[in-house]
Amino acid sequence: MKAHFYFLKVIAFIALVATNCFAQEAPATKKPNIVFIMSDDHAYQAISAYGHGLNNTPNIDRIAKEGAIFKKGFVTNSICAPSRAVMLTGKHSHINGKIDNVHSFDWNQENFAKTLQANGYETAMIGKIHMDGLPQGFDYSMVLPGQGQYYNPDFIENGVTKRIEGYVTKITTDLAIGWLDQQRNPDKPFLLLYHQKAPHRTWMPEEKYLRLFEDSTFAPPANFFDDYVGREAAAHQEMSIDKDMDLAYDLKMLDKDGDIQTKYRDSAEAMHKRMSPEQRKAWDAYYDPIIKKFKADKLTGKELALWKFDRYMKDYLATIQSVDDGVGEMLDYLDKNGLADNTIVVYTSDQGFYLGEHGWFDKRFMYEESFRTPLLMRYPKEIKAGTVVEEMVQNLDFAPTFLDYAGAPISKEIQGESFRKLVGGTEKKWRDAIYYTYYEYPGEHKVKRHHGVRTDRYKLIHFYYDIDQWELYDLEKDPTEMNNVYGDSRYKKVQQQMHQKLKEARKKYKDSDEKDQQYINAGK
Ligand code: SGN
Ligand code: CA
Repeated sequence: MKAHFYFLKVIAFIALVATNCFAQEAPATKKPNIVFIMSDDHAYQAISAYGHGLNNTPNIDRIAKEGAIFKKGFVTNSICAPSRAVMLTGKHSHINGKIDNVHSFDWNQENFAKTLQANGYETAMIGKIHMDGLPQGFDYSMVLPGQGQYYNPDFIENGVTKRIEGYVTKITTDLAIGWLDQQRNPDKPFLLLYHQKAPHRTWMPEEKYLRLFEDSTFAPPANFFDDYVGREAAAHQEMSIDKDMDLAYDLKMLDKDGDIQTKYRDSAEAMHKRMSPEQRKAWDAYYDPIIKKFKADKLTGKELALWKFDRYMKDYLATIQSVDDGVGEMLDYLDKNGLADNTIVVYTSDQGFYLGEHGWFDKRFMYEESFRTPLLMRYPKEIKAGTVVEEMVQNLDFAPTFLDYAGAPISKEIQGESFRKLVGGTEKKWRDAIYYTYYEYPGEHKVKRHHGVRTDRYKLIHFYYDIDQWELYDLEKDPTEMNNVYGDSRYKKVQQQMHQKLKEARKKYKDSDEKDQQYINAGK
């Protein structure tokens, strides 16, 4: 009798182990889940896996270590809402219609979340989306209105606005993991868009990270004091750390006496008021002594510019630490719940960002730092740990790539290409040129309208509208794009070839001077 009972116990134990194994190890045919992590304005220079040595992002780096790092990830239009529209639709801005942050996005058009939904996926979008209207294609949406707030943000849950106390990056992570843990249907594969606001302007760190870079001093890149010779459009922007950063708003010099009166002081005050008394106390305890020293030091000229750069970097990088923490929490959650193996994890940003290159903050230009964007990806079933991808992929490629992994149909109208085989190591043939467009001019930061084409070695850019300027760069000889060789006789042949590439790209992607003019007219 006793032996029989023991036997039953053993059987029960084996059954339990087997069930657990099945719960954890999905069969090979099971559709993969997708966790698509996107942050806002996260420069690849500020991810330690890219090797720039500015900060440590161990959790984001883990995705590269266990999967792939893309050395040449690019966007097609380096600004927030247009980038997201390209990511969702797999179509360039002039086709999906969301050319800038001002025009509205038509949610009625097809997007890859809708296609996944129709193919058995449960879908959620959590965090920053920066587009008006109820997101379509999502069973659940919990998004920030517009740019969102760092402290005590409002969120719109399936169309209904509510305020949540706390720090936005942490809240977004909690909501994303909360949806995975408690809300989703465990019988369906899922798509989770987990999209952070940070490290977007005005770079407000979480209380616990205010002092993270207290003991560091950041030296700017070599071309910080750029004179823009030969680059007229670059000379006319308003995104200079020295000239355009606001002392009270961007650099937090919101003094109690009100001596520091700046253009955006009111906005700085509003952000400060939004904090709870405890949050404000931690904030002031950190910044007040810095403000005091700043007023006493009375810096001018280059010294002041370098001080601004250092302050900018301290705050910007501190906001990234909370993003990295969130990635760590997400990866841990997937591990603990047996989901890591069957889940594609992507980390990217809506575009790159200037960390002092050419003297700038912000993005928009087709120059490398904003044209490029970080891209790391893990999917143990198909991607070998430690993969490095050198080919040029774009945010245009996300939609077809995810649809490909999910075995869902890829509409012929999608302009991007699936990079599943490329990252999986079975595809050797890839595109040799990528196309770029930028439209938000006249507008904030005054970056002129332009478009261009990039190959592995060269880049051709045309600035138009109230200017007619061509730029050509030899990225091998001039990786920081200081020397415009357009018109240089030594590059005559290259210039001709690049013009041809641009013509081909515009044809391929159905762009034209008429389209440009149509969008100029729409802005009038
Ligand atoms: C805001 C920022 C700009 C930034 C745009 C676009 N100003 O308008 O500095 O370029 O967003 O950024 S702020 O005073 O509101 O911070 S994007 O990432 O959303 O495209
Ligand atoms: Ca952005």
